[in-house]
Amino acid sequence: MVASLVSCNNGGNKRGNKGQGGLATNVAEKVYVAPGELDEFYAFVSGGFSGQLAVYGLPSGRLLKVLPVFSQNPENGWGYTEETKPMLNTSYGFVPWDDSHHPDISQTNGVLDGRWVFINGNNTPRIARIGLESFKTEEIIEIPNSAGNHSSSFITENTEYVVAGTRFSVPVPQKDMSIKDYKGNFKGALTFISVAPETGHMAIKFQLMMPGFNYDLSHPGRNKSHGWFFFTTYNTEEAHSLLEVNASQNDKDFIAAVNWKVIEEYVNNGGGTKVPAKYAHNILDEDTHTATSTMMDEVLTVNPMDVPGAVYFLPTPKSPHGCDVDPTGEYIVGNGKLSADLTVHSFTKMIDAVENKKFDGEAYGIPILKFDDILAGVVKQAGLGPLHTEFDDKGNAYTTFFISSEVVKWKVGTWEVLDRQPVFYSVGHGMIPGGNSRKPFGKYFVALNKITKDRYLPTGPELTQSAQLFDITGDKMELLLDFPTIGEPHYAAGIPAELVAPNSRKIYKLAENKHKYAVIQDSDVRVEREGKEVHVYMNMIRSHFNPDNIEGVKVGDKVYFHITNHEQDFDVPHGFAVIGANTAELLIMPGATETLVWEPKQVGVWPMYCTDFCSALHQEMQGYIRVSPADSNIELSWSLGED
Ligand code: K7E
Ligand code: CUA
Repeated sequence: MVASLVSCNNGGNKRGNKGQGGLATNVAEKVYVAPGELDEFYAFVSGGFSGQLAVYGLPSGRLLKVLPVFSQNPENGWGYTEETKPMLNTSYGFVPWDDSHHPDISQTNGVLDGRWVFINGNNTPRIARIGLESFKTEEIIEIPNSAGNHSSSFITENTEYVVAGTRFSVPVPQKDMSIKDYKGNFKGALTFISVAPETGHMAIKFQLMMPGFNYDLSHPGRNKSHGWFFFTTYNTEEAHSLLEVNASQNDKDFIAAVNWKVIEEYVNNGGGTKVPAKYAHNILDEDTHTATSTMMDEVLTVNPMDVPGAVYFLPTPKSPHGCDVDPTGEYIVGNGKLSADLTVHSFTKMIDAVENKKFDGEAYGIPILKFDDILAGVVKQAGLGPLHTEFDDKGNAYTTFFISSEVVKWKVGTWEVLDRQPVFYSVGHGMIPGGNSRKPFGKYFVALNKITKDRYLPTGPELTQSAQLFDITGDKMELLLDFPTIGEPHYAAGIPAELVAPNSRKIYKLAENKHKYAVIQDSDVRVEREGKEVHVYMNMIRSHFNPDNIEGVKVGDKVYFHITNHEQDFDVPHGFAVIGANTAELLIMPGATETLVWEPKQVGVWPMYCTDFCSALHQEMQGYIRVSPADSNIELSWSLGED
């Protein structure tokens, strides 16, 4: 049994290895959440190229919700309704898709507080804030001067800032120039977005304009290193072509250590340069149930050379990917993708070297510290292709290895390897709930795998992605469960359910609905014409629409159905769909108002219906709209329950 475990690495899994999923007989009990029981943790798993955020329960691995963020979601009309379309607005226009990688939960004093989750959109650089009362994306801010928003979205330990760093350096401002002139001319923007303590509203405080490297991942300092932020870089060669060769030349790249408190002070005293920059700032209002998109026109940039003591480079082998800080804030782990060893820097030694000005040259004027001066230790020959590191609450670290397809547990401080377990297959990030805070909840480790192969029944060439759950309470990690994920899971963030579930919203209060087209009183139900636009002020309750018969609509009209759900019970949404609508359905929560646009193409009498099985008379929840020729003079009329 042990021999087969060690040898069944990437590609080596055969169905004959069934035993590896159930080593101990009590494994099933550890993940079994009996009918009617609830999971112990929420896991927010990035949707990768789905652009969404999936919510799972742990330890069961049950999918609880696909929470739409950057991509349209026909299941609930996200990005299709008139109310939510502005959320996907950008300086490039309406962008209904993105590539989301790194969720991070808000913190107070370095501990998860369960208020918000932030996540990045890579492709058209954006940061989203999701409220954990309603499990809804409440705000999206675009990041200008950025491209491939990857070292994002990580938050400081009092949620002062959510930080977004560019993966690709680009000309700033963008301009027409030769790609060959990259070196020395492109810039990498590291963006610090302030978060308002009460509302969570985001605003770009400043952008630090760094040399033209690639900024891959980042994490905040915490505890003693609070006030600093660390970013891994690669391509310090500043190559612009065939990076797999040309960006792997340098023996060491850097971790950039940024003292954001010093820059904050500089900016608060009037430092920095305002430059023109177009970016969208989108907010969904819970009272009006409606989003607005505001186009911003300038941003404050900071040149690191103007702020002494703001930035230092920590040499780190070799094209490092993950950049992780342990719960004490003392150790900064840089995982060199092409290095056999893991490099751990010491924050105390870094500060000492800075204070004594022990520099080893500079890059674009930014001091480089000496590798040996700041090194805390090396985890030797831990595995191949290290990517990311998480921490438990007992002083252990867990590093994922893509190439050797394993998770390796090691001791922080002694750097000795304590355990290694194979994963199926080729793990990217790992996640321990709270694993990037002062207070991890070290019960489970989730491996977020890149390659699925034979782990599930085949579904043609395209397979679901795959996660694996480990029990990490013992000396050895124990594999408990495989579960499929939505899109490609990059990072995830986990939190004890008790910190979120009690605050979960059940309904929207109808009396507090401030939507411009809400219909609170039945007497306000009406249909109005404004030229070729027809506005239907409608409401719904089990099991009818009011009105359910409408006449006087004409071919060429644009019909807006503004529908208010009058239910005030938990879990009684109604849906709305009408034949031929070039959009998704509406799924309207109790007390909320949503709008669907319909442009009837042909004369006739066309049905509409509720899409969510809401009562025994759900199938009766239907109606008709009569559509007449464009030149007809039939007046608008509407009714419910009339003969
Ligand atoms: Cu390693 Cu985008 Cu965090 Cu994926 S990234 S694994
Ligand atoms: Cu309302 Cu079905």
